[in-house]
Amino acid sequence: IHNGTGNTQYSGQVTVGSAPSYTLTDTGRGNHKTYNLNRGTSGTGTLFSGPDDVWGDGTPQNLETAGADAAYGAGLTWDYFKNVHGRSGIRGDGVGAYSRVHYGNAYVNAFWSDSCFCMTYGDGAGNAKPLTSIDVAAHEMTHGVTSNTAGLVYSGESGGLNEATSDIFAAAVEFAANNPKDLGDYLVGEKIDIRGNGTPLRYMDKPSRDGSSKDAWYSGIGGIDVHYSSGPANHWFYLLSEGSGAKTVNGVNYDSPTSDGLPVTGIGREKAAQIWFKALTTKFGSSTNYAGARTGTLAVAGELYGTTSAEYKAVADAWAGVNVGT
Ligand code: ASN
Ligand code: ZN
Repeated sequence: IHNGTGNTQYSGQVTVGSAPSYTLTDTGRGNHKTYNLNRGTSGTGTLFSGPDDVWGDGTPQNLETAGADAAYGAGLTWDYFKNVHGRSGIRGDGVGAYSRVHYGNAYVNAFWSDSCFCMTYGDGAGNAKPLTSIDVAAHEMTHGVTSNTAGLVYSGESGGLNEATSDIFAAAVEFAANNPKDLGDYLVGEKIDIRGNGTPLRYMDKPSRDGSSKDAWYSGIGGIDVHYSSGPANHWFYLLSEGSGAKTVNGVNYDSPTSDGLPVTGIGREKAAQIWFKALTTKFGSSTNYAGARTGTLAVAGELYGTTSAEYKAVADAWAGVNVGT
């Protein structure tokens, strides 16, 4: 296994997998490759390659930089699912996906595609920066994991749970990476300034801070955009991890209310992520809704910790805090 140096835009100087003489190919992680679309919108463009194993210079003007960020994010996400959840790759078969950067012209999005089994990143436009931060990469790669496990349909309540799964593991990967330039947080896309006003794309402690996401379940939430109906599950994950009320984590201030006004005592994000992953992979199916997510996560908490445990109670309390359940 050969490693190179990535000079990223968002995460400083990092190690990225690099195959000898020299391509951006991560031989230690299923041969995950990173390609330069160079503004194209189809195919793979060209595999990043060069005279040495140093990728990018930290500026977006250097076309390798986005490649370094994307490769780093994919590597961190691979490591997280393997080391924390024992899943080797998106399908659990040890086979890497691939990443494509510099998609299109002024494209302000990133996406996972089941058909190419790949992730794609735009360069942003105006104030919106390249969409290659750790959390965005982890969000997109997690769509691949969801697609190959529960298969949550990308509309209605299952679509909101699909989106929340990507936000939950985006936060988990960012925390686990512990990169000093991009410490973990319960915000999504805080580095890319997608709105141009310095605010993140989403907030997990109180999703309605973005102006559109919902803090709590209501009948009819299945009719809104999946990036907003994810709110109650993101909020559940925050409450279960950190508990309700005000808290500062890695220098970021949060203040998480509950819809029932009752307190939730957090159990830590590692246990919360373990519960969500096990529910995703053993309880959820393509049409799981919020009620089913509650039932599934409670069943998992019972299996892992027992039905009289603090963990089980916290799962129930956190769902009650987002208006799911009795
Ligand atoms: N970036 C978006 C997402 O991953 C793309 C989409 O709407 N599916 O959610
Ligand atoms: Zn998504």
